[in-house]
Amino acid sequence: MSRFSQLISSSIIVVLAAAAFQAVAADHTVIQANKTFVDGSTPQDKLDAILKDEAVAKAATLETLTVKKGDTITFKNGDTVTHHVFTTGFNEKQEPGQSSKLTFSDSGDVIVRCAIHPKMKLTVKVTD
Ligand SMILES: [Cu+2]
Repeated sequence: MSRFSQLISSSIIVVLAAAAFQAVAADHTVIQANKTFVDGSTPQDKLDAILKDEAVAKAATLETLTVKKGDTITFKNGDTVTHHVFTTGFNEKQEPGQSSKLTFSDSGDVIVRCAIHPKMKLTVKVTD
C-alpha cells in the first residue's frame, strides 16, 4: 500500500469513527413520584420513601436535567396517580406504570410540565 493510500485509509477511518461517535445518543429516565419529577437512577428504596413522603419528594425533585442534542428521555409514571406530561410537540397522558419517550433534536432549554399538577416543572437543557 502506498503512503498516499495509507493516508487516505486512515483519514476515512477517522471520519467513520467521528460519525459513529456522534450517532451515539444517550437515554435518560425521569420518573414521576409523589407529584414531582425525580431522577430515573434513584434507587428503589429512595423512590419508595419519595412515594410515601411529600417532604422527601420535594427534596428529591429534579428541576433541571442537562442532555445532549439527539438524546432521549423516557418519562415514566412511577406514581399512584395519573400524570399528563407535555411540552411543545409532546403531550402524553400517563396512567401509573406507563412511560413515553421524547427525543430532543434541537439545542436550548425545554420546559416540561404536567397538565394536572401545575407545580411539576422540569427544565431540560439541551446542549450541542
Ligand atoms: Cu402530574
